[in-house]
Amino acid sequence: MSLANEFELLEKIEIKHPKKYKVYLLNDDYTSMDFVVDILITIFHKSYEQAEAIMLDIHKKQRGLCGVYTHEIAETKIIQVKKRSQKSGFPLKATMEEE
Ligand code: TYC
Repeated sequence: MSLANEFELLEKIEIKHPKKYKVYLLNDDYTSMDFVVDILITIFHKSYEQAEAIMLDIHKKQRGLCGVYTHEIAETKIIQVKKRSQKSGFPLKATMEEE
């Protein structure tokens, strides 16, 4: 491999971005709308207006995008949703999918 090619390869390695994951909240019949809005504000850092719009979108379309994160952060968000839901007695669930 020529020196120029080697530099090109190194450059490519350095700019390689980590995979990103979409985190979704799923609809169900039992979780209160207020609880979902609160989750979107406190865990996903949405404004009240954004949270309300996302919650209604999930209610109508069965799932809604809450954010895109690295693998570790996406996993943490899902665990936080699970813990808060269990504590409040709601079946709300979050899932993740590679972008
Ligand atoms: N469908 C729920 C209700 O009618 C509200 C809801 C919205 C639940 C979004 C979950 O991710 C969800 N109370």
